Amino acid sequence: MIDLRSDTVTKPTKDMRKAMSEAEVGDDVYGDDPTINELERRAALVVGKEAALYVPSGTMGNQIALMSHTKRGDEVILGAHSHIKTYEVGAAAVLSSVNFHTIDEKRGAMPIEGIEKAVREEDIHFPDTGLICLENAHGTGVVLPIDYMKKTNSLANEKNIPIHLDGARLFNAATALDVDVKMITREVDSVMFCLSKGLASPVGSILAGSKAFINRARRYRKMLGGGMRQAGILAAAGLISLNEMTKRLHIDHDNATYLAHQLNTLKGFEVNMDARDINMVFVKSDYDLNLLKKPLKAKGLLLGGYKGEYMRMVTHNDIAKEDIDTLIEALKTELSLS
Ligand code: TLP
Repeated sequence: MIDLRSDTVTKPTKDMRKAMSEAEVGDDVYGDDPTINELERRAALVVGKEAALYVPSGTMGNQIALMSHTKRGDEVILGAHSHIKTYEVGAAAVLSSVNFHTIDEKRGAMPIEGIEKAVREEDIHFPDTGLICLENAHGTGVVLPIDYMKKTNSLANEKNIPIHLDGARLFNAATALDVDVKMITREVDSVMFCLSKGLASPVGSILAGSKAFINRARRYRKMLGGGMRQAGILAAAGLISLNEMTKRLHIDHDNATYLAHQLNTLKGFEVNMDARDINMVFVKSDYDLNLLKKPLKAKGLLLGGYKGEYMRMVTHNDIAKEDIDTLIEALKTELSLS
């Protein structure tokens, strides 16, 4: 199958499967799994934080971050279209009992003045502002520039509010910005990044921050049932994601650029070129692309859902340039385009 629905669909590589079959394991709840310990040590080093925690999913990593940073009733400032706000089943209300103060993003970034205005003054009527959440790369296919991260960080420091970064695609952001990830992560107190998605692990994300923060996070992970025992078998793939797969993301970005270009050559198709920083392409069409999903699936091509009027297509380790040609040919045939 040529699956463009998301980069979450990536399959573990041959090297991963080999490393997984040979992984040394132990009971991680006792701190005894050498492969997980190595992954957490290495992950902390790569993002320049004191400590890191291996968690089953990006959603759990984000939610544990919220639980660890905030107290009940706090207000969290975050983007109106952020994953934490939109796609995490309202978990923050259930698990952290926090309020959201959402701000509309412009190219993935909440305007700094908007954040400044949203920070609560001390008043008996108001909740405390407990946290600011950023998302980089942003799910709308764009990256937040380093200068923006710096400005937000200096505002947060001035107001004494921590920042959590949803970096599900942190390494895509670093690749697009052409910087070491630490340039991004040094501007935040905690970061979650996914080893699955573009980095091709079958499972797993990392939450990183200060030692004290990760100690709290480790307890919350246990509370949520995320203490995973001999999960070194999965962390072995995570080490390959971190050490090797991070270095090849430019290929996915180039393929997305090629895909965008090829789609734009088709009559009745228009790619949103303003949302073209990473491995995502958002395309709108005069044709109802939903109606194409079934016939294309029969040809081994999987297309995903819509973001507003745009359909999202995502390139990744299991998509080659030739697969894009196959898609374009299939679209031409189905729509009788020349
Ligand atoms: N995103 C998925 C869907 O949930 C929308 C996708 O296909 O893109 N933060 C961001 C920015 C994400 O895009 C995702 C997954 C997550 C967090 C959650 O990660 P998981 O799926 O591991 O819980």
